[in-house]
Amino acid sequence: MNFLIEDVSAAEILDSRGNPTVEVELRSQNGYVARSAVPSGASTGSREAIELRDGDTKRFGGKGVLKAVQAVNTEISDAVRGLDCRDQRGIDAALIALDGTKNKARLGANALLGVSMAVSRLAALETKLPLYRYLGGDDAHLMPVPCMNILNGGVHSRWQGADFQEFMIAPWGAPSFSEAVRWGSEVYQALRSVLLDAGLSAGVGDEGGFAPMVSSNRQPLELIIQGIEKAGYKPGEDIAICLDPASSEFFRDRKYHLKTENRTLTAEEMTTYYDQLMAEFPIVLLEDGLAENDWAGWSILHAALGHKVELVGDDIFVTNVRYIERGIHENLANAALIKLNQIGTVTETFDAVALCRNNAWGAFVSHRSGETVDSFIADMTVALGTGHLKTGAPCRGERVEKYNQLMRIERELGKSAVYAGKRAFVTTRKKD
Ligand code: 2PG
Ligand code: MG
Repeated sequence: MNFLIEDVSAAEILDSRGNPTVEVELRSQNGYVARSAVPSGASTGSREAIELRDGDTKRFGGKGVLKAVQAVNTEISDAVRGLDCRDQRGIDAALIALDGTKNKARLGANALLGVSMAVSRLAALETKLPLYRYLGGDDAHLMPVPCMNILNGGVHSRWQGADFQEFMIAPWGAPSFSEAVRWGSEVYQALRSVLLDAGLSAGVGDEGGFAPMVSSNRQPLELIIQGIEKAGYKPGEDIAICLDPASSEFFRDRKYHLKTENRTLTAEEMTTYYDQLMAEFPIVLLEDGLAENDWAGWSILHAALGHKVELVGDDIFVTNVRYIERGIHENLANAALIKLNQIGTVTETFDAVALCRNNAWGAFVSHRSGETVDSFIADMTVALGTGHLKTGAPCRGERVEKYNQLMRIERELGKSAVYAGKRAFVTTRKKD
């Protein structure tokens, strides 16, 4: 019995925004076939691993990924063929060495990640285990709180809506993951009628949340509270709120420009603003409250709010142990966002989560705004037991596929499944 990779190939497919992305297929000598598809961000951090795009304006406006596909079909294939697919760490190290750059710029993080994820999937098939068990071992059992982005703003609404990019609901009071999905979906449907009653649009943004034109960043919170109540749930007790303002996108000249509110705030003023919102609304998690290069601002934000809200760094840490370590050392946050394609291999993603765990930080697993139906992160979240993830609204195929996969996993786990609930967030974990 061997577990060797026989064939590696890639192709250009479309993501949920209709842009090209990389799909990888691996075949083992035993005849198993594993496939993976790579997601793509819109509000990307400047220190993320490089997503290789062709730049040929005659194809897909320059966004083609034929160079990355070619890299998989030639150099990467040569390096990976004949290797044991269970050696994730060894294969990822070989991919990183083959690329040879610090940020995967030569072969592309999209090429590397496609192969890296497909290696995990192939090994799961070969070892006859579900992916979450292969990646997480026998004890993988913790079901995450689904943080559903039901109202989209910022770049995900093409700046038609709120400045803040994501308004999420976290049904943390539910008894199980599948009940949490039901609660979330009911609130989503209720929010649609709240919006329509208020004369607002119920069209959706990139992550499936509604993207109405609003006149402040507080207004979506008011609308969401109405939606929660209309669906018959208690804000706070049943359903909490998470925010990702993605503030790097509106940070210029060391100031935060809130277009909908017609005002410009400093880091201190933003901190006060968040504090006020937290006093009014049951906000338990704040991601990218300040910008990726405003490290001094993060220090202020964390000193002021770190004891009462999970402060997640996305653009600032980009799933990179180097920056997360600095964040831990300088006491800038208490959690990191975890996105596979920010760093480019499964191994480095797992290392980032281990670093968070060893320092009592939260690890918040995330999709990208450009997605496919690949549900790798659903299995990965259970494998890592991170307790919470965000993968968009309970709407749009590429978003619901992750939630559906998690419900399948919960069914499969049966009585062993434990819903993370209120322990999901670093700041509530201790109090529980
Ligand atoms: C984010 C992500 C995912 P994008 O900012 O957290 O929601 O957006 O993939 O566009 O970077
Ligand atoms: Mg973010």
